[in-house]
Amino acid sequence: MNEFRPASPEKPIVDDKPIIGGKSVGRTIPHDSAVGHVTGSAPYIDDLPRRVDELYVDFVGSPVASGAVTSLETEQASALDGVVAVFTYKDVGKHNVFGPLFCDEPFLAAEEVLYVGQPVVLIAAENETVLAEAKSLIRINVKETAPVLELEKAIASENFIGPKRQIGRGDAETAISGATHQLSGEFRSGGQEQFYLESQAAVAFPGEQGQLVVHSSTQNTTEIQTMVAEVLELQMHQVVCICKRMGGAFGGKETQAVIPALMAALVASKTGRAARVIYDKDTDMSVTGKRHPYLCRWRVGFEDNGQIVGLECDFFSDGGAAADLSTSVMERTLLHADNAYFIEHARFTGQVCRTNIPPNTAFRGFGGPQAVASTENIIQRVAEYLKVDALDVRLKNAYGTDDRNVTPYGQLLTGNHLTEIMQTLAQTSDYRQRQEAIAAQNETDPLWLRGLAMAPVKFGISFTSKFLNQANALVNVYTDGTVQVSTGGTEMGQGLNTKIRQIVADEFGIDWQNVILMPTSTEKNNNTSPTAASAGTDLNGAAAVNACREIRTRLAQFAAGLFASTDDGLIPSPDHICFEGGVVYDSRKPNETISFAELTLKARFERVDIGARGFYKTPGVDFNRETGKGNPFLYFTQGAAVAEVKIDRFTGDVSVPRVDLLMDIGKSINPGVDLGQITGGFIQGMGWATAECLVYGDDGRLLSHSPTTYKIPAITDVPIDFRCELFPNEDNLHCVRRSKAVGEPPLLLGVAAWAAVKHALAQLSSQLPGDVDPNLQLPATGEEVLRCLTEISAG
Ligand code: MTE
Ligand code: LUZ
Ligand code: MOS
Repeated sequence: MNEFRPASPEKPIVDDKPIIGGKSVGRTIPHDSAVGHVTGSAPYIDDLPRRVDELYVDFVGSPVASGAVTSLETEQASALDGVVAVFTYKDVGKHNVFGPLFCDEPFLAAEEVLYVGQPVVLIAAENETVLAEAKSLIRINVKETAPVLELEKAIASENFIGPKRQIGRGDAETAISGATHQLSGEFRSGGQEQFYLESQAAVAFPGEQGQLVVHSSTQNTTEIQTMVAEVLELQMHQVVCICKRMGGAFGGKETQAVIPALMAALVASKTGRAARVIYDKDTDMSVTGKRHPYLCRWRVGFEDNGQIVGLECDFFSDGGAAADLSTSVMERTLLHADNAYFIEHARFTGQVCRTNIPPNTAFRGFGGPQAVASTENIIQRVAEYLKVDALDVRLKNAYGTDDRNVTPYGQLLTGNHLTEIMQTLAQTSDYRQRQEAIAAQNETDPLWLRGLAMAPVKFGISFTSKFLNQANALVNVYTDGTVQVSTGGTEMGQGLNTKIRQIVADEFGIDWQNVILMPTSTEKNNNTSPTAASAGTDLNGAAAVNACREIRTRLAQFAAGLFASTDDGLIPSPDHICFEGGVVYDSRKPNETISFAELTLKARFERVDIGARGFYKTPGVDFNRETGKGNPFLYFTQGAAVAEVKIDRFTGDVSVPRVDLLMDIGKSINPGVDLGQITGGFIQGMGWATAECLVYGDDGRLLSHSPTTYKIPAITDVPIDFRCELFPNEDNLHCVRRSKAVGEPPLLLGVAAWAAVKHALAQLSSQLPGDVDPNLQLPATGEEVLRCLTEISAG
């Protein structure tokens, strides 16, 4: 039997020995909801059957971005036939304010309103028609104040959330001043809507003893349980939160599922009736948080050979009206500003700004993409300035394996394949030849301007808050040899359930069809972390393995007696019991087998416990926020992408005809699922970097609040030539079956498409005398590119 001992960075273990009978892991088995997704039979929150007493719930939000509430007119709505209840903050009690890190976000706005659409009045009605009428009768009277909508305004008035953070090493200022060349600038990246297909949604059922069951489309069942208990003044054991699946989340449901869940829970608890809250798409887009827009003020010092000797970046993010996860997001930004590069003298600072838009939140990459984009902008600038290929600047500065391998926060990079990945990809993508071809083509082509760039990524895996790096799993084996697994991990389409299914099947040497992942519920798995930071499989998979190993140890003990009881003089030995191909046997006489099902039935009759709860905590992670030093990450997922863009010289329109991508995701548990994550993540990142644009009115109202005004990549935007490869790597001993986290990292590779646009523009500006930089911002929308083209042609 090989024991599952959690890995530690100092002493890696896990899968030194092959798992006996392991047959599912490493194979592309179908996503456990594949059929459900395409046939529409996979239920989401709004597919839960309606209970006869169920109430429809909706809210009326603030009409303005900032102001003092002078009065609420709710009487007419309340009087309407079919309206069951109208609630305001006065009905909530003293715990109307909540938050994941800081308790600073009102559930229902009280005296002041902080953003357009902020929930103020809650209505519960018998049907949707009455609900709509009631909504139109509510008046929220506000004495408006001037909103803060620009980062500069927040910075000038020191309207900040949390303290200024800093991570660094050496003396950046002196190093930069002493370098042969200096460049500096301001770089902006825009926000991004998560655009999950299932909007925020919750249904709450009241129960006895003040209990509530809340079905929520959430990445974090424990957060829902905790917040519902706090705000409704219940005890945690009175609240159960269940999530079967989400129709996408992308970070948008890590904390922001709380408000709709509170709405349903408040109504259910006050009225004693079931209550359902389903945001429509426009409401969801208007009132929920998104990726943080960033401003980065940077200064770099470098040598003739492209070597960067010092880098200073001051990051400012738009946190919106409340803290949410913003300080944590900024922390990840500071930990990713180095990206793939060893920077000897670095000083990165971060400050979250408070503005009057909905509180911004987690979005795939969690502050990492903003850091990587600003660093890759600097790399492109250095290359433009020196008139060398940007890949050479990248290779020059890439982290080393034997030296130049410590991050500014002091973590030693182990298993670094960045240079290898970049060089391999440069070859397989014909990077050099295509650079030449593009340069030649750009000289003569009157219509199209082309660009080509590579962007590497090194994404730290682990929550930067140490306590979140834990998970528990419940494994129930039944007497027909089938298994139900429950973890705190939630399924949002990423394939977590499918991967755990494969891992558990292999632990018992049974078919994956004999394992089913059950709905996530706080009733089965308590005190869970959000399914986030790409660590879902790392954490919950390992916890499930630990549970399986416990059951297997008991079963092996029991089976040893069964096999040795036959009259052949063998000493019973659990160490010789194998679980493989659906049967169990003693390796000393492999012809005598018993089916796994038969063994479980026998075990029950002999009163052997065939269920267990497993626990896992990530070893070795430790990061000191005060000093900005330590090991925040267990390991890094790495990769690189080469993107080619084609720009219409007259409209600025950008398309991406070819992408080559190479990622190190360790030994893939399910290559099909992982390739889906990589291609989908890349396209989502490309959307952020080149197309998606949030537009707000002067009054702080989101104008791009529907699919018709907000452009996410469509199938026609996917590169016609899209080559995606996995870098063979079996050295990650830290994770289940030598796998690596895959969820977020590929999104950051979308920056390659942006860098390619930057490169294309530089092809034009390099024709001009001097160092002309139109300073392309992100996203590189047609409009932004046209601005740059115009600026370049103006000389
Ligand atoms: N893939 C799909 N299909 N839908 C999603 O919502 N979320 C992403 C990523 N991939 C997401 C997705 C984000 S933000 C994270 S953190 C990871 O999945 C979370 O799941 P994991 O930790 O199990 O990879
Ligand atoms: N959430 C969080 C995250 O709370 N901490 C993190 O480090 C993190 N990283 C990525 C995504 N979500
Ligand atoms: Mo993902 S942003 O960690 O939910």
